[in-house]
Amino acid sequence: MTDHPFGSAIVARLDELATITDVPGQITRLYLSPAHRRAATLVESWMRDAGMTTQLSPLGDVIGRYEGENAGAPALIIGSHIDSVRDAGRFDGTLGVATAIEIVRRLHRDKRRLPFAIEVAAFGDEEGVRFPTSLAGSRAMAGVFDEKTLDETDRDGVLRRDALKAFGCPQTGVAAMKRSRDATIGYVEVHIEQGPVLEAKGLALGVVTAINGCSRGSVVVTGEAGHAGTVPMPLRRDALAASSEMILAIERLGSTHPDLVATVGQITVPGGAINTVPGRVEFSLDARAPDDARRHALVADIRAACASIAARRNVSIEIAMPYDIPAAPCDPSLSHALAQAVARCGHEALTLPSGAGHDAMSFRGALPFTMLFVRCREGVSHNPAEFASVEDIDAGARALADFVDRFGAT
Ligand code: HGY
Ligand code: MN
Ligand code: MN
Repeated sequence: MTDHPFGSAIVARLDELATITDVPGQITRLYLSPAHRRAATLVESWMRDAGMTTQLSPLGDVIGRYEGENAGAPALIIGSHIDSVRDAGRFDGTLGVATAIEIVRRLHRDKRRLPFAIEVAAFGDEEGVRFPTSLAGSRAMAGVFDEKTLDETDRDGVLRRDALKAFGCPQTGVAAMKRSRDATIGYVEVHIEQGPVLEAKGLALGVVTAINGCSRGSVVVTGEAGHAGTVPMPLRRDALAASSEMILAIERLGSTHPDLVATVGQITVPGGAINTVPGRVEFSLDARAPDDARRHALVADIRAACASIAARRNVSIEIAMPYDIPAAPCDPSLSHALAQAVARCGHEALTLPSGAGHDAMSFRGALPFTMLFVRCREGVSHNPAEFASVEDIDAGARALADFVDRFGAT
């Protein structure tokens, strides 16, 4: 018998999920990919074994439901995501889904029913690596899904709507995904912290106060391709040299306040060659802040700096920022109940903001939500070195189980 029965069961599931990837030798499970399809099938089987009815949403999410004492009772949604970034860790998103399933599995094993239902959501589109926007499933459950995003294309030109069809999703029903306020108690998400704060404080668990807002988009810089051997340096309109100066300006602007972050995570030189002056460059932009006005000011400053560099270097620039997710404060009463559960499980409940985005932020203004953070080693995430201990995972699951039990008692 292990000392950490919740944690051991959860880690076993995470290990199994970690073997499901689109790229052998690493964890890469992009939204609506073959690996996502296999992971969704596996998670659905776990949900059924845990006594849930399941459905695949029109947007590629697996939703399980464990009924309460009375059929149709309001539901507490507990969820996270099973898609990943490229070359990811094994805990980001999957920890929250596996923890939720373990809590319901134990209720089912003990033949217990609560005064409310529990819905477990395994969202598929949290990372936003494949399409320009993300959070499709959670935004649909919050009633704020933008149908226009069905016509977004990935970098291979595949339409989201076609990828959904190929995945086997129902072709209708997005609007019916919306959870009404009277049929839903709220949303809770367990997630690794993806930051260094809990570890620095020597704590296993934290309760999230708010999730930073995020602006994401793409920058296209167009100069003039030329022969690397013949075009004199002063005559060049080098799109990559200009982009490099812009990227350093973005880094400088993102560093003007400890709360701000600005990141260029991807850059491509379409048709680039060793002996060609780059004529066109595309790079990504991700800017975040706890306060939306400051985030929008940061994006405005980045736009102005890039435009000024473009003018001086005689290149053109297009910046498109289709993704704008507001900062999302957690519900104080849900968070307080979660902090009490953490304390009853013998842990100090540090409260902290989330710099990372999560499905929970979709519920801003629609449903009460809160998050439980689990310590992760050195705060490393979006990296195969991502790690959370079985002890901390066990602590998180016990706190969630206590939270659910107490909710049932109120
Ligand atoms: O980008 C984020 O904050 C999240 O990991 N998708
Ligand atoms: Mn995540
Ligand atoms: Mn992530």
